[in-house]
This record gives sequence, structure tokens and C-alpha cells, in this order.
Amino acid sequence: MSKKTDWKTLKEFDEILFEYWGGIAKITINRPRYRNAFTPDTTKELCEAMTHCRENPDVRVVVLTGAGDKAFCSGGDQNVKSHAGYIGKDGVPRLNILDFQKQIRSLPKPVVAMVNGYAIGGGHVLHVVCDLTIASENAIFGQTGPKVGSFDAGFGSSYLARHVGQKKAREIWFLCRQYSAREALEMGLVNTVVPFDKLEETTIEWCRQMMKHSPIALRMIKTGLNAELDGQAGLQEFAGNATMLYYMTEEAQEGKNAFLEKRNPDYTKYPNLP
Ligand code: 2NE
Repeated sequence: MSKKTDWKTLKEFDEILFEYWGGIAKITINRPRYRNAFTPDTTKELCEAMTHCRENPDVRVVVLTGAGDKAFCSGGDQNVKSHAGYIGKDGVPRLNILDFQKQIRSLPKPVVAMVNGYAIGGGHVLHVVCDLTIASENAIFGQTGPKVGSFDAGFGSSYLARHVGQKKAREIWFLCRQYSAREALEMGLVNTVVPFDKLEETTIEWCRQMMKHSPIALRMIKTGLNAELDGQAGLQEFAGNATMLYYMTEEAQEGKNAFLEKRNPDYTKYPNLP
């Protein structure tokens, strides 16, 4: 059983809520009037919050959710879709949700989708790219792109297929059907399904369980699972994490110290294990 939560606002935004409690940052898309559809301005705020999550060492796990009991996220706001993307306050058409997808994927901390209702279209893709998905019984999943003149042939398709298999991914995209939380669980699209009134409590329990474990171990598992799928970009991230670990060794410090002390490095004193 989790302790009573006491969320504190990390920063005030217009279209999202950004809160923190006990190692967990909670990002809530806060446009329930539009089933939590995102505009480029929502996405800009999501990206800023995620950057904060990356930089803040007190954040151990991130939870992404939607406001209210109807929707997690219904994708791009069709009211602001223009000829070349979605138009925000600056009047420029953008598809900046892809930047947020990449941030979720490369955050060196677990990101949990807490799906509290419809996860549809680009909103469905957001839960797909999260590390774990905890869904309430009323959650509904699906893609609508081909019906509404859009598609996500990136993570929204290929990574989806890694979860549910190629046939099912093609069905989801080609037919644009909606799937219940139970069906989503059966096809491996979500990790667990719980009653709506247990959704946050369960999510926090899962987060707290992860927070008992080694952050570096979780980070390396996440980057390794990504690297297998992400080609050179995945290898680059994996290598960045390996470099961070190497910098923490005395062997790496010796190289830097020798340079600064204008002497030859002596690497013989470090173990060269089999
Ligand atoms: C989400 C869903 C299934 C909910 O249905 P329901 O019956 O519960 O609600 P309703 O009445 O459809 O929606 C309530 C209000 O929210 C608006 C609706 O227009 C409605 O407004 P009013 O009639 O009250 O004025 N609303 C809901 N979703 C919206 C959206 N995405 N944009 C703007 N307004 C929205 C049902 O609402 C639904 O199917 N929504 C559309 C889902 C959708 O097609 N999303 C876009 C997919 S494309 C995409 O997201 C994308 C991509 O493919 C690639 C890259 C980036 C994004």
C-alpha cells in the first residue's frame, strides 16, 4: 500500500500540470475539454517538463497521464491542424510531439503511462513509447490516423509492432478500431489493468518498487532495450551511458589526471579482467 500522496507543483504551465512527490514527477495533459488533445503549445510544455525531469536528480520515475476520467490523450488537436502540421501560438506548423516521444524514450529513468481513459491517435503513441503502461478498466486504445488524414509510421508503428506483433499492429492501424483495456492487456499492449479508483495508487506502488532498485541498473536496461531497436542512434545513447560509467572509474581519472599533470598515464595498476 502506498503512502498518501502529497503532490507539489514543480512549475505552473497553461496546458499541463507538472507535479512532484517522493521521487515521482507527474506530468498531466490538462485539456479535458478536448479529451486531452495536444497542441504544439501543450507539446512545448511537455518537452520543458521532461527536460526538467532529466536534469533534476530528485526525479527517479516519471508518470505521464491525462486530466479527468475520460481521456489519457486523444492525439493532436484537430482544431489547430493546418496544411503542414499543428499550429501553436507562434503560428508555425509543427509536429513537435515527435520530439516529446524521443525524450520519453531516451530519458535515463523509467516513464510510466497512467492511462485513465481514451488513449487514441497520437495519444495512443505516447503510451506506446512509455516504458510501462498501467491502465484503468475504462481505458480505450486505438489509432485513428488513416481515418482522420494522419499517420505515425515511426515509433507509433514499428515500436507498436514490437509490443503486439506485426499482424496486430497492421490491424490496429489499417482498421482504426478501438480496444478495451482487457483486450490491450491480452495483446501485450499494457502491463496491467486496474479499477479506475486504484489507478494512481497502483501506479505509485509500481514506481516505488522501481525506486527501491539501482537507478543505474534500470538506466542501462532501458538503454540496452532501446539500442537493440534504434540502430546507430540507440548505440549512441547506450555508449553515452557506458561513457558515464567509465568516467566514474579510477582508470578513466588516471588518463585525465596524467594529462593535467603533464606525465604519461600509468594504466598498469588497473585490473584487466577476463
Ligand atoms: C477520443 C474520442 C474517441 C472520445 O470520444 P467521446 O465520444 O468520449 O468524446 P467526443 O464528444 O468525441 O469529444 C469531446 C470533445 O473533445 C473534442 C471533440 O471534438 C469534442 O468537442 P465538442 O464536440 O464537445 O466541441 N476532441 C476530442 N478529441 C479531439 C482531438 N483530437 N482534437 C480536437 N478536439 C478533440 C473522440 O473524441 C475521438 O475520436 N477524437 C479524435 C481522435 C483523433 O482522431 N485524434 C487525432 C489522431 S492523428 C494524431 O494524433 C497524430 C498523428 O497521427 C501523427 C502525429 C501526431 C499526431
